[in-house]
Amino acid sequence: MHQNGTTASKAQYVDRYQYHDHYNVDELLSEDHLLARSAVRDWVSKEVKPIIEDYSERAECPKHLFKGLADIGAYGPSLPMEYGGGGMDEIAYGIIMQELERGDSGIRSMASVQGSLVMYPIYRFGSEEQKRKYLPKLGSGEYIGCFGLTEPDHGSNPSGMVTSYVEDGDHIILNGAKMWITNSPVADLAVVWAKDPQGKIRGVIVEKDAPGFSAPKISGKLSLRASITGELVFEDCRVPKANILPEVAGLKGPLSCLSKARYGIAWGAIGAALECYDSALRYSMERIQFDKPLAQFQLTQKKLAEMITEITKAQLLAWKLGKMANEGKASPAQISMAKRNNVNMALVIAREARQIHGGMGITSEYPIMRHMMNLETVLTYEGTHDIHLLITGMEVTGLNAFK
Ligand code: TGC
Ligand code: FAD
Repeated sequence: MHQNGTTASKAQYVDRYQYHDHYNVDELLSEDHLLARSAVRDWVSKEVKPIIEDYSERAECPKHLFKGLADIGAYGPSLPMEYGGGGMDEIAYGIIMQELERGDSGIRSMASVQGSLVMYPIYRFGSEEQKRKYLPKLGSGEYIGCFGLTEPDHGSNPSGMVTSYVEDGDHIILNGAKMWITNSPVADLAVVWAKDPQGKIRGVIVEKDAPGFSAPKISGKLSLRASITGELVFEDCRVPKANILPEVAGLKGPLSCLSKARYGIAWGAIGAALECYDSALRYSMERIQFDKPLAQFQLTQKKLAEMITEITKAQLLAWKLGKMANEGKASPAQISMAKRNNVNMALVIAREARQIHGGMGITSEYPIMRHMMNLETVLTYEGTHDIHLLITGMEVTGLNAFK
């Protein structure tokens, strides 16, 4: 019995919509994709859903899930197995992110950061020695990593960063600060982007016990509350020169990692949207007003019909992006379009779903409000909604609105 006095009628649940696959998108997926989806979905139902409202309300990160995420292969699903990844394709990676974000955007963030923003740069730009030293431990969840690009005064414009280093024998001395860094207070290492003595942006692996390094927690977040966020502070921080990623210089280094993570978010947001839609559909079938289920009112049907239409469009956009990513042909601008569209779609659906739940929609009995609050962060990190619009604008006009 719900607080409002309505009784759930299981017969009214439309089980064939378990995956809300309105356009038979499943036909586009392989057996491996479907297997990965159901394995992660089961794990989320068992390990995340029962605890997430509580952790989110208390603004605590469920740290025990870092190991479980490794066990289900959520870290670097499309990276090679010999370097700690899952050896799967980009669509499998996307589907895993979708199922994680069905649980919570913060849980998906734990996996996105570890796989796409920590393992990927070490895999793509690291020396063989760095790969062997760090990747297996990151893939197995023994080490937790974080990614430091954003600074207090440089968010959307990372090229202006002031964090920099000078050389001192076989070490570098790093000074500066990074802001809004997912996982930083619990991380064993940080991939930090800083300017070298020539002013070029370089990637540096900073281990947590490096002298002059600290990672204080940021409190007071009303969004992504089950994800821990902090700063990275470097005060004459000494790091071995051997920790510089040798294979990249310039902003394209961190931006290519962002491409990988933004791709995952384009899929992840579909999971949050599906969860809100699912809850709204079920609630509207159960809740009686004016002697009818809410689902029988035209205005409720309009909301539900628009939701499933937008979800279906987002699924097709993500799938096509995945096909292009598998062929190495997904451009940064195409990824921007999908990240922007799908996250905004999920946020709009969360708001509509909240309305369908009436007053109950603001409680933690339903996942809606948590997803809605989380999605405000997802709309902003990895490039804001408007930055991605301007990236698309630059692609279609050839004119750069940033410079
Ligand atoms: P611009 O001159 O356009 O580009 C510099 C160089 O980078 C190349 N490039 C890319 N390469 C790979 N992937 C991409 N997505 C790329 N975008 C650009 C570009 O070709 C160029 O290469 P080259 O060889 O000519 O040097 O750079 P700009 O300074 O004008 O900036 C452009 C802009 C604004 C689009 C970019 O800086 C941007 O994307 N800003 C948004 C910042 C952002 O997304 N920050 C995210 C921080 S990390 C985060 O939020 C993690 S959340 C983690 C979680 O919890 O899930
Ligand atoms: P600003 O850049 O100050 O932007 C403020 C507003 O101005 C936005 O609406 C923006 O769209 C708009 N704006 C800016 N420039 C323009 C322009 N040229 N034209 C039009 N509008 C513009 N960063 C990391 O490096 N690593 C992480 O792990 C990480 N995790 C995060 C976790 C959380 C919970 C949050 C909230 C952020 C995280 N970030 C991380 C930082 C995130 O990427 C930045 O917040 C984001 O890039 C925006 O930067 P900003 O907050 O400084 O906003």
